[in-house]
Amino acid sequence: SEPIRVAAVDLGATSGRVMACRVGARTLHLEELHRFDNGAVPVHGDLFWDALGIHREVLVGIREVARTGPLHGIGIDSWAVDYGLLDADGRLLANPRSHRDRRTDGVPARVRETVTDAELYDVSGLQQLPFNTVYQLVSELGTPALEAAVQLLLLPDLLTYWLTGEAGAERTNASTTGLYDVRTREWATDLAKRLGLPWSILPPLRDPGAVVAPLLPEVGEYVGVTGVPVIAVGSHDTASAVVGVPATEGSFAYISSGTWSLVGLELDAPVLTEEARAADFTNEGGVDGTIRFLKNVMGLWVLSESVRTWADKRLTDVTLPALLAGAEVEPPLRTIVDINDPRLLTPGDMPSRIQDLARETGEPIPRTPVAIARTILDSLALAYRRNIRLAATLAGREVDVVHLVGGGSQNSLLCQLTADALGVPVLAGPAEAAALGNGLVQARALGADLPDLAAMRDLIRRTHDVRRFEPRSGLDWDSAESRLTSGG
Ligand code: LFR
Repeated sequence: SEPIRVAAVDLGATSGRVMACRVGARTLHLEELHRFDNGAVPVHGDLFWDALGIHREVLVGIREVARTGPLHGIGIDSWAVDYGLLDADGRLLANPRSHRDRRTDGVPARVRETVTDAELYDVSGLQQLPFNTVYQLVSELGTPALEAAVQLLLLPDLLTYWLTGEAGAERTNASTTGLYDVRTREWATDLAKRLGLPWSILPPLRDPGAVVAPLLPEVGEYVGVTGVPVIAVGSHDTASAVVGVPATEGSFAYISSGTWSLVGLELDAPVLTEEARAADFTNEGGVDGTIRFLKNVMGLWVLSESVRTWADKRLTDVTLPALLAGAEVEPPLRTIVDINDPRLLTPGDMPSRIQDLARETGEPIPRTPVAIARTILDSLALAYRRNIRLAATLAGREVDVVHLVGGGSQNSLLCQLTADALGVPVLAGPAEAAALGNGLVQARALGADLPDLAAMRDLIRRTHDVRRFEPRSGLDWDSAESRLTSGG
């Protein structure tokens, strides 16, 4: 049969990509046809997304996919949590905020006065991240925008709405809001009511794989094709990335390594124990009813913000390849910091913050960009180790291989350090796991013979290179870990 060719739109916090994904019985091919920079826009200390600008880039990308071959479907995934509010006419009321905005400072503590953390966890199963949608919404209570809001659309759903006119909430991303019941797989309207939130703005839920609607005629005219169906994929980028993990069987862990690092396991059912809550593990919804039991680890954001800081200071020789080459030959495990310290969440001077963290815990202070880069990578690998081991214990599972996907899989030093830290092999790649997961879920909705995740992963394995990193011994990760837990 003819291969299926779809547009997989994968939006990250620092760049957006529109790929043509071609899926045949034994072939799977990805071609990047449009890439654009993305980033939150600071205005008077607030952080916004340029949603309309992103929409325009999505249109440009779709037009490019349509211009270069057949186009059978379109699917959008992006980072989670952030949303736009629509008025009664379906117009966007304000620019969506970034989850790194300061407006949720102090909000979790306020929420705790009404609903305890344990109650929240029992319903949503989510890690306590200050930017979860529920906290963002509480921070907006009483504002004109929230008062006027008739509908809330998460970012990929908002872009899907602009393409089709159909409003809805795709389940994998809805599961990151804090207002979604991980057991019943419906909105937690009681929780919303207790917090005084307008629960009626939560749109109807839809499953990944559902056909949403064809492109609106005027959109079709702009991109040069008519009637193309837009398909709900795992619209949370991490959900699509986990689909794209080329695993063979059950005893694997994954790290989806991009701006964030999402570190964990794929499970059949949520783990909502007191131990899981205390360890602050999340239970997000995956494609085909799976659970993504994972931890948000601060990720390569800390490194990319550092590079940005050095570029601003005109230390122009500090490119990423040079830093990584230098970091490779730096003394290992010299300085370890808690890479998940909340102070690393907001944009700013990361190198100074890393030095402050080292100072506080009595670690040697890294002085050069290369030493700081090494500190970040060692600390990341240590966080991967801790959290994969924790996830395995909490879920009662063994882990004998770690799949590292996303942009970070191209960072050989990070992959090697992760294998060393965990003492198990790391299988690295594909870098574009999210776009592959997006494209495969669309292809199945359009009739491809991909009955389950195993079939999708099998196709990725047969068509994409995966690099294997064997663990090396010799470094003392145990004492590095105890330095981290005893310090500060
Ligand atoms: C990764 C990601 C994470 C989510 C964070 C904020 O891109 O989607 O899974 O926690 O961004 O939305």
